Amino acid sequence: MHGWNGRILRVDLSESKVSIQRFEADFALKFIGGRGFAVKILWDELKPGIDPLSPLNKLIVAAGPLTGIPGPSNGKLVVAGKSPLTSGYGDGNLGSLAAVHLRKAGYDALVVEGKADKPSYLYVEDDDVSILSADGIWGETTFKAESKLKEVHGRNTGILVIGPAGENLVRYATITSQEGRAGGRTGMGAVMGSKKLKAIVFKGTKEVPLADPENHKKLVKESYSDIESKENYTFWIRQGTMATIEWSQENSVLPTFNFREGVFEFSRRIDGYAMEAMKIKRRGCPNCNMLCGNVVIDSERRESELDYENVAMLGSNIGLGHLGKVSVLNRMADEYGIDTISLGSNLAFAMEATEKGLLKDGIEWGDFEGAKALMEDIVYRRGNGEILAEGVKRASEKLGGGSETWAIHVKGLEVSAYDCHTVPGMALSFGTSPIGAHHKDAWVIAWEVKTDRLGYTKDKVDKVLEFQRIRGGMFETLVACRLPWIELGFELDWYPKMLKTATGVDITLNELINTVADRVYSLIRAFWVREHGEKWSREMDYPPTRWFKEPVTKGPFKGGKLDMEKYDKLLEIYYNERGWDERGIPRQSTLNKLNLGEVTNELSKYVSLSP
Ligand code: PTT
Ligand code: SF4
Repeated sequence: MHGWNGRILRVDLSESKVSIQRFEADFALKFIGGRGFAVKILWDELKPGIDPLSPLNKLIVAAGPLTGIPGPSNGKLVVAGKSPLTSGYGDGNLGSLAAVHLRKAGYDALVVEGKADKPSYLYVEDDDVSILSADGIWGETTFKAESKLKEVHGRNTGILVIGPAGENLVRYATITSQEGRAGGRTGMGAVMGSKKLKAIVFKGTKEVPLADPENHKKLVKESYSDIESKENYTFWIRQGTMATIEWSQENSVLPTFNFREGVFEFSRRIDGYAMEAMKIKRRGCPNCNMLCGNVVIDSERRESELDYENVAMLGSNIGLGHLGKVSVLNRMADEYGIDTISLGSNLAFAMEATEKGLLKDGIEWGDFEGAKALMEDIVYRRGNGEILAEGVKRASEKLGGGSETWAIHVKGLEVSAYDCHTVPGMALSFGTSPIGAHHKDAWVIAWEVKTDRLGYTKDKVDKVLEFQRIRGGMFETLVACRLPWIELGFELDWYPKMLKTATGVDITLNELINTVADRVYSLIRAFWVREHGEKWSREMDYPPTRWFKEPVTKGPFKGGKLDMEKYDKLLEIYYNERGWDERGIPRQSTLNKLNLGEVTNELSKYVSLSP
């Protein structure tokens, strides 16, 4: 096989056992890699109903056939498992040298199962795999732990690490790398922590075998030049995703005061231009020539790497209009290894609960020192932090008082930074995202605000599906960064071409974004449904209640909110197009058409399937 190593590394921490599983071309072609491999393994190997924080869960680190070989922006990895936040399928995507070294060590994926009897880390150098003691790094921040591991194993390594949030099983703890790359906002850091696994260090010295190295090299050279020739390249290099603050404000979708509003009075103080005034350098993922990590000096004179989501959720959403202070919160989140989106949502939830008299010893809107202290309480599970470490869904169940209306999540995962009172297509994207409310799969909002914005039209469903197929299907299986395409217009045709020179196999764009992507989506949906059995209902795909019940009170869309009946119609069209029934469950005929016949048999043990 070319392009794929054909090997999955397996580590059982309970048994201290390491093994290698080989796979053949049929598995590779059916699921491609990344999210495709992850969901297939989780579907086959996890019993429904297991506690995601128990040794029975599995942590998967999965690459794809483009990962880590020469090629633009492909130093990315998928981390996946059953999510402690949603109890459904969870994954995340992060850029790290670990992606390159995993592949160079001769593997396409790593599956970690069981639980170590004491804090440990994994060292993988080609075929030598050791489970080592984490004495001296357990309890440390992600930055310190990574730096200590580099002292031991050298700089030419790729390291995935958790911080105290993961160790303390905060349900939205992330996995971090390179002081600013963070992934697995569905709580993959907590899954790692539950296994007493502090870090995974990869060092690979081999080359991934390519089918046509000469033409691959040529193609890669051309593709890098193409990216640099794009019109928006220079501005991207300046602001990266931070340009979205200004855009969101202009379009009334900037999450403000716990998603009550879409505009923030002090947006100019936290936008891309404010960031440029503080920026000292750029960082980013391996193999990328459009590095988007904006490194600034924060109010405590430390470096902090900013992205749109982080700044919106820790800025406008908590009423904090000071970028230096927002940057401190962002850097602390990276050090502790906690997701900025869920953190921002939980802080805002606590601020609103305080305002409404539901939380004792609470916190006021925009209180920077209070936010720092509460973040630490969340990380170490102290006081109110103990409630908020569980995420807003569980916190609202505990606090009551109608707080479930303004607990902003879908399926338990806090919503990323787009207010959807007045963008129903984006609300559908959050509702139907395969991991809970995340924009990764279908960021339709930029298209939506330029069309019949307030309408509930079929073309919105079609756009969600198109984007889910490209973004959540193709990019998450290949695995490569989607930003060259979505931000600069790097054409999708490059990917099947690079796949051909890497693997020797002719897989068309159509196959990638239709057949493979739809297979992966239906399998992820089957995973969720199996967890819930007959209790599964279409309500799982509803966005937060606030967007239906409480209109925005500011900006050009004042008075705007979502309409439940019309949203339901969108959902109906969506299910039809996916070949799922009115409950949102894949039909037998759909599973069979997608070559998932074995899933039909298993799923029908838990829920009645429509023909
Ligand atoms: C992603 C989510 C995002 S999406 C952001 S900012 W974004 C937040 N980043 C966090 C962070 O930083 N620190 C932290 N402690 N928590 C954070 N939580 C949030 O996590 C990131 C980029 C970005 S920046 C985006 S959009 C793109 N995402 C991609 C994706 O999902 N798939 C893909 N094939 N390519 C992508 N390219 C872009 O990568 P999750 P990174 Mg991230 C510091 O992890 O769980 O997927 O959630 O990976 O290497 O940092 O790159 O405006
Ligand atoms: Fe990483 Fe940004 Fe480059 Fe994508 S564009 S590979 S997120 S640095």
